[in-house]
Amino acid sequence: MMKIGITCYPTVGGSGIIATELGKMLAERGYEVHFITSSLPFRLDCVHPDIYYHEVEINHYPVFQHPPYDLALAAKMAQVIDREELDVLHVHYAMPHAISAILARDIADKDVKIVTTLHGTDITVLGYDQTFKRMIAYGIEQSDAVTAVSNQLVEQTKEQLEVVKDISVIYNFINEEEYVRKDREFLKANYNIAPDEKVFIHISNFRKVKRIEDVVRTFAIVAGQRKAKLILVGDGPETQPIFNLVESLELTDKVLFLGRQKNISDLLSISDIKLLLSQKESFGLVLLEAMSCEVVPIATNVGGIPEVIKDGETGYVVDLGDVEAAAQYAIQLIDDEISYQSFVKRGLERVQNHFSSDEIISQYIDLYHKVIRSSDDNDT
Ligand code: GMT
Repeated sequence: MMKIGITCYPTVGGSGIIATELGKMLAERGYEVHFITSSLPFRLDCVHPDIYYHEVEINHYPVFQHPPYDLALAAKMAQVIDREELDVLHVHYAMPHAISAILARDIADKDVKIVTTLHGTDITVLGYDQTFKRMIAYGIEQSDAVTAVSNQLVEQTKEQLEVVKDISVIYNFINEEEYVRKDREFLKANYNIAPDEKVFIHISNFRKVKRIEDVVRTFAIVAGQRKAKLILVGDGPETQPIFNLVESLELTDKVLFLGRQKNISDLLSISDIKLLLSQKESFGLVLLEAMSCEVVPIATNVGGIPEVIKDGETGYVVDLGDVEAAAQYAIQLIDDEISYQSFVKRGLERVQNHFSSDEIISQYIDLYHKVIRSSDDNDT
């Protein structure tokens, strides 16, 4: 059976979640999976005989002013490629993973195919950095296959990095067993949310790009007219400024700062409307998680979001910064329960029909076979 190496950022974040769930589902299908990461991926919470974990060890030799993580990663990748006889090394997030993988491929004795998945800010932020631009383009061109999580990300990559490489779209997916609406009504009481209060939720890493200020301002408009609470999940540099904004808008008793949480599906299970009003978002994995847990999303018309939400059918898409429109859509949803339920139903169908894990995993497996086949063809 094919042996696949996976490298990703092991901490909280959509790309790490996708990479880890992919590895788990590949192992369930009988593939041997080797995670090569700086620490145990936080979603790697299972024991499976076909899942292995190889930690990248950093050498703190005193001469190094900055320990060279990217080279340590390449060295570990090369070691695992040879020792475990990997067929494919699938890296998530171009910087530095694709570059390290290419170096590892050169170092290793065994032939291995590199598959790179672009997730978003590796292109939409780092791709604009003149120092990194050529290196990311090199990582893309030198990979054996490249995928991106939305059509929009493919277009932006080609335009921004001027690469000619064929980049295929493989959408994100969720673990459907986990992201399902559960009966968690007791949690509402625990969080002091009244049964007739509507629950808004925002989940992110609290960086500026997420525009959480717009989330709070949208909620402020709604809360002035309807009974509602806002749950903020996550942590990051924007936490304190958002805390100050909530105080200045006198919303302290209506906004709950939960910090980082593990059981996201439990929190989604007590929520009604999900707000994601980011400035950039190549996909917006949290939107899939929301729809799968029967929460209706309202999000901005940026990046890959319109490929995830069918505007006016499974949620609403608003212009960046248009908090008035977001609030009006939220109020419409609150006021019309029958319409709200049809959004929920269509959202569930959309997740099943377009983003089913079964289908997406098959697409990745087909790609692995294709890159391996292409080298066999070249040999003959
Ligand atoms: O850069 C980030 O925001 C983190 C990054 C990640 O590593 O999780 O998120 C990106 O990848 C996710 C998984 O493919 C996408 O769902 C997010 O939309 C994307 N973030 C941005 O484009 C800002």
